[in-house]
Amino acid sequence: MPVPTAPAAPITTAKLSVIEQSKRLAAYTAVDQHILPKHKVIGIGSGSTVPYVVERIVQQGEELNKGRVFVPTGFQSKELIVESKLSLGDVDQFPTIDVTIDGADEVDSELNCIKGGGACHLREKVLAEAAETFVLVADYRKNVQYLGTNFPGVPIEVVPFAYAKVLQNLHHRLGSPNATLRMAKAKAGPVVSDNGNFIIDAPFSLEAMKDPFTLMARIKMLTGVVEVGLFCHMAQAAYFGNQDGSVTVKSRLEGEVIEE
Ligand code: ABF
Repeated sequence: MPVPTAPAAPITTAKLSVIEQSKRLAAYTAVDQHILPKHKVIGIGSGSTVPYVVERIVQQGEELNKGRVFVPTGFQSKELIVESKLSLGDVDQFPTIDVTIDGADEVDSELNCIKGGGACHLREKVLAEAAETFVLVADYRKNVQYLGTNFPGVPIEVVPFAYAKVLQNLHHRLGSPNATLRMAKAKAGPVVSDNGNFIIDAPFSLEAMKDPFTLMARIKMLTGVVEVGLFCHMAQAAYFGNQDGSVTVKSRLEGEVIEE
């Protein structure tokens, strides 16, 4: 993988913090490597790194972008697409997506990741699965050996009717006694996803997080669970902006994940 060059001057001129610069660097590098002229249907994820993805795509020019549709993973990314004057698509119309680029809460050495800090992981997983290529972009804090290192809880979308039962089963069956219902910041009540469901954040032992696929399957089997914020064996690459202005790339080649 060629070492990416530093990004051209961005549209935003505000002095960015080191973390924001690293998000932008990851996003710009991923777009330069993976959003090619031949790509016409592009999935746009959620979170605070993805705006830089859209910023870099806009920089590719109107000529190229007018022939593309952009499929959102939720309300935030839909607004981002519309505000950027890009064509909005729907996963119903475009069930197969060329490339989806999305953020992540943590990414491990096998490109498994925790997603759902923004309560959008159900639609994010639909677009990740629909994509020929699924790429993650994040700042250096998200690049870990094992999941659960910095991000304590696994986000779980549950139907409101069953949330108390799911909390109980997470405790007694899956060993997560500190799972909690995610409350809105103003304590006005539970966070409600774009799909009208609640979110539970469930911390698990580092041991359990070392096998995220098994953990994801066990959580998903609990009645009332809609989707789990563990994305396993889905991403083909992850880009991390570093504090020193470099980019770390994890990519899957013939089943092996290499980090450069
Ligand atoms: C989204 O990106 C969510 O899954 C996740 O919570 C969020 C975190 O990324 P960022 O650090 O860019 O806000 O896809």
